[in-house]
Amino acid sequence: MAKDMTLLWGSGSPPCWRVMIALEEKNLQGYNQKLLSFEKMEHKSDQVMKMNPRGQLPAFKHGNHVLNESYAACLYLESQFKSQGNKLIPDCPAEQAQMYQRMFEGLTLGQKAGMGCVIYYNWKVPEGERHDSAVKRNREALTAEVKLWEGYLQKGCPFLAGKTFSLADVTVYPGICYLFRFGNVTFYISAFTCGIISLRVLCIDVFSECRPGLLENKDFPGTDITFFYSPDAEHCQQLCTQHPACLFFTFVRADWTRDNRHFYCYLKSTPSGEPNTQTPLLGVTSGFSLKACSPQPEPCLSQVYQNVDFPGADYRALFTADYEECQRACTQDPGCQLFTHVNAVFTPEQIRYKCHLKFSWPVPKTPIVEKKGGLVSGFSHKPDLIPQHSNTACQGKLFPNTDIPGNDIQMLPAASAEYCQILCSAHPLCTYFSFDR
Ligand SMILES: N[C@@H](CCC(=O)N[C@@H](CS)C(=O)NCC(=O)O)C(=O)O
Repeated sequence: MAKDMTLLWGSGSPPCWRVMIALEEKNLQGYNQKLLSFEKMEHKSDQVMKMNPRGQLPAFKHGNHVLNESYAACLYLESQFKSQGNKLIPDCPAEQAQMYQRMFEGLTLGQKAGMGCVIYYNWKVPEGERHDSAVKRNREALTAEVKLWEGYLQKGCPFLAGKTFSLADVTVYPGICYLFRFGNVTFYISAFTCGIISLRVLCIDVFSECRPGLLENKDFPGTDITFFYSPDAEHCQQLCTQHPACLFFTFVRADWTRDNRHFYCYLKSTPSGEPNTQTPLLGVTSGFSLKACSPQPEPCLSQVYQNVDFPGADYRALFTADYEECQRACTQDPGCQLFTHVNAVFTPEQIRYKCHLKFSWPVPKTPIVEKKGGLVSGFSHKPDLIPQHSNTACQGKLFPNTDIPGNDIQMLPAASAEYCQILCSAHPLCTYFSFDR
């Protein structure tokens, strides 16, 4: 516990974020911290001025030692807590040299982006003193600077100095994220490839606020990544949260009247993280990914959806008195992940009270598998994605050049006989399989 440390910080400030990252990396949780408002001028309050006479944030103190410069605080924390948490200065002289080099070059990136040059130009330069030619020159300088960083990242993926996360990442990464935060400068970064592309979503997540609210009858048109079926807007929001690139969504509700696209959940993204436009539209609900929320709200799957069918994916049916009993049957059946219950008013009468247990693949499944020279594909090594028992020797016996004809439940693309066996093991009705190369 870091009870002898105090951090006064402001939201959206890369220097504050540097210190926060360094504290986390060094496992220094539990420090005293206070979020102050720049808008309310709290950075000029007595509390801050006593610690930092410049009236700037961060203001950081360890015991009686004051370190208000974010670079100084990061170097101090690494030096004082060398063997605690993650090592942030590499031992290898080549990596260490590159780390210091990139770390201090980061100051130039910050200078070209902010400091009255691009992001803050209108704010810092009085109206009468602004010139279009200066804006153009500053933008060009920032573009050139960003290109330089793109080159570094391509060489040293995924970290800024060498193979491991270091103080270069702690200090420069907040500045890069800051650029992303200003959607209007996105074109400077469009050249970025490599780790930075995934950083983009991360940066947007980190900088964006948690916006759990749903906007009824509001559309975020265009910028679709993909769409899924979903029973309601809350579920659609969970799909967006779990999709690595989704930042916001629009859900087409059951009361939508323009066409038949009911229960469509459109996952969306833009480089700035904000919808390009928001327009009123009856029958849809829009909202934002919950990636930025801490803790992330758990999906509420105990909810049932009245007058909604989940067609297909049935593997077993039984009769139950009500949907609660059907839901219990589904919960108790290891293969069941969803259900549909037919209630007492449904026609035709014969199928009333029928409880359909439904299956959804718990293992990763590809939409298509194709032969193509020069490509290698595979699955993530996350242990929970592929059931462990399927790797054991007792399951491993395959019978080459042997067909077991007929009795097919389903035909699925699979890259190998071993993977086909994993799919068969996951399916509640599958007891044997044939794999056709
Ligand atoms: N050199 C300082 C700069 C800190 C800084 O510029 N803080 C800004 C917020 S990002 C601030 O407090 N600005 C208010 C002001 O200068 O009045 C550091 O890197 O820690």
